[in-house]
Amino acid sequence: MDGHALILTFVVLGSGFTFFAHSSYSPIHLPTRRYHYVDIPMNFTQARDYCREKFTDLATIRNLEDISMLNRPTMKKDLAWIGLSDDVKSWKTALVNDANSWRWSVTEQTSKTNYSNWYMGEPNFGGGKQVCVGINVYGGWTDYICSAAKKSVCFDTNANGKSYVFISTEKTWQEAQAYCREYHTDLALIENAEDNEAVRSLNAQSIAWIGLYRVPWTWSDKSSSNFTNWASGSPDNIDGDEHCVAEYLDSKWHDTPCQDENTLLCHEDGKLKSILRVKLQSDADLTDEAVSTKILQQMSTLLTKQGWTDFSLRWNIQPRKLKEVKAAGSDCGVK
Ligand SMILES: [Ca+2]
Ligand SMILES: [Ca+2]
Repeated sequence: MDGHALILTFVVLGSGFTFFAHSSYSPIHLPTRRYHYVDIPMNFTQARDYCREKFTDLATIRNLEDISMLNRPTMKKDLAWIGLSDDVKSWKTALVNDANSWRWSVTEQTSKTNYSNWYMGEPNFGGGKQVCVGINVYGGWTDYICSAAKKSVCFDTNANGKSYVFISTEKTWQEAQAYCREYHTDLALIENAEDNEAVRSLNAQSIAWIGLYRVPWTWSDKSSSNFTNWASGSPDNIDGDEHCVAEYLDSKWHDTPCQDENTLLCHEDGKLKSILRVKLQSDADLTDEAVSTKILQQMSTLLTKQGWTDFSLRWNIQPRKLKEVKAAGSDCGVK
C-alpha cells in the first residue's frame, strides 16, 4: 500500500468517554538500510560470513546517499571491506558461466564448447582494467584494456558455418564490435581449434580483437548497482592479486588482496518503515496507556481491512506534544 493517502476515522469507546479522530495522511517511507562498521580485522571471506551472520551482508554501496549513511568512526583510518569482489575462479581457470566470466559478443553468453586458447600467464586482469580479448600471431589469447586501438576479426554466418574477416584499421574493442555488428555478424566467435586456426591464419603480424569480453566485479548480495567510487588509479590489481575491495576513510574504493585482514562495513536491511502523521481531536486523555493502546488496535484493524499485512504500529509522540495534549485535555475539563 505504498504512497496511498487514506482517510482514517476512529471511534474508541472506553469507560465513560467517547474518542473521535479524523485525519488524512500520506505515509512517509524511511530508508531502512543501516550500515555497521565492525572493528575486527579479518580476511574478505571471514568478513562476508560475519556480516551475513550478524546483519544482511557485506556493505553494498549504491549511491552517494548510501555513502553519507556509512557512519564510519573518523578515528578509524584503516581499510574496511565492502561487498565488492571479482570472482577469480569464474574467469582465470575455466570458461564457466558466472557473473564475472568470459562471454562471447554475439551471444553475450559463456562459450557453449568450453574451448579456450589463453596465451601463457593470461588472462591476468592486468592493471585491474583488462577485460577485452585479442588473439596474437600464434593464436594465443590475451586480455587487454578495451580502449586500446587494435586490428580486429569479424565473422559472418553462412551455410558452411562461420567465415572470418580481418579488419586492419585499428579500433578500440567497442568500436570494433560496433563495426562488426554493422557490416558482419559480430566480432569473431571462436568455438574450437579449427575456428582458432582460421582466425590465426588471417593475422600474421599483430594482435587482433576477438569477441571475448567480461564484466568484472560482483556485489556480495548479488545486487546489480553500477555505482562506483574508486580511488584515483584504482583498481590497479598490483601483483595480479587484488580481487577484493575495501574503502578508506574518504569512502574511496581500493582493490586489495582478499586474504588481507581489514576491518569491515556490513549493511542491514530492515523492514519498510512508514511514519503516519495523524492529527487527533479528542476529549480523551491520550497519555492514558489504555486509551492509546485501544486507538492502535483500532488503527491496526482499519489498516488490515485496507489490505496492509505484516506490520506493527507504535506511538511516536514527542514530549512537548505530550504536554500540549495533557494541557488541552485539562482545559476541556476531561476527568
Ligand atoms: Ca592481460
Ligand atoms: Ca590496488
